[in-house]
Amino acid sequence: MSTAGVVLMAYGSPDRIEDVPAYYADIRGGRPVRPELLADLTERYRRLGIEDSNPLNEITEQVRAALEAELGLLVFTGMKHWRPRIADAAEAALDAGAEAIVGLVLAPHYSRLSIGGYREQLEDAVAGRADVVFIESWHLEPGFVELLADRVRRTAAHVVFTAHSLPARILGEGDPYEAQLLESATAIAQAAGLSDWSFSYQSESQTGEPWLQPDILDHLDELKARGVDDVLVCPIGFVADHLEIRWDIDTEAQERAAELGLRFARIEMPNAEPAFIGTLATIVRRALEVPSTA
Ligand code: FEC
Repeated sequence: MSTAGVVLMAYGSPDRIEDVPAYYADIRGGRPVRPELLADLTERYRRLGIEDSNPLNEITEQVRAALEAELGLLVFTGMKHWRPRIADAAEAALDAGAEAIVGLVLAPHYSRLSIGGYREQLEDAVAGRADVVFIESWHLEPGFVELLADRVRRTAAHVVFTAHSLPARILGEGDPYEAQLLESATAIAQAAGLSDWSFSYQSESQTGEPWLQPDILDHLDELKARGVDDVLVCPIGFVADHLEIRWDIDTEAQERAAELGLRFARIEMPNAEPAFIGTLATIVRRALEVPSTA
């Protein structure tokens, strides 16, 4: 049997406030950054308190260490937009003698615009020097569905499942992202026995083109108009506490709900809890049983 390693990938987050311009430039991929948007982003990170600690990078390290212990395989972290880069993680896996590298992204739903980018970075870095077994999506993984169903079961509130929006042009490109999101939401709602739920997007960027709708802020208005007065947000496109959760949901959406007089809460994110680590380990073990895609 060949030696295996895991490259565990996450979006990445600046370690310090001074890193925000370089981080944002990386996200923009060479396209210009508007100064007012950079100032706004810097302020969001400041209010999140990243001078003291950065939630996403810390949680990703906790997940890495726990997954490594659970699997008994070396696990290396690679960030899409920050350090350590996906290429650094691939190099470390190769240096450790990995002949097969499992690529697992800490985001369950496939889009060419999101997971496709992780895959490209990993495959370019490995460049044929090991077999790459890339996991494209795990949005219906039973452990994931059950973990989130547990969070929303027995709630009296209207449950709003959310995920990061993307430019709406992906719908015309046959991208599976939206369909996979609705499959996850439906599976979780069914497992939890929910009848009162809906789905909305969050975290749209200002890139000058239309993004997938509805956005959660408009959706809260609609729910209020429909007579809903109690909302529980269940993010399904993210698995950790980070800017898009702590700012877009806990701050912006929470403020809109307060203005509307809605009761508002969100589920605890999976972060590094043991049941979630067990689910990730199941996904990796299964991937190692199938022939490589490289
Ligand atoms: O905590 C942190 O510091 C990082 C939180 C973070 C996560 C995340 C996940 C996703 N994004 C996705 C798509 C896009 C697209 C653009 C875009 C822009 C940003 C910006 C920040 C940011 N994203 Fe993000 N994303 C996170 C953070 N994202 C900061 C830049 C400022 C802003 O627009 O608010 C637009 C790029 C462009 O300008 O062209 C597209 C998707 C995910 C979920 C999948 C994944 O985790 O990879 C999809 C976490």
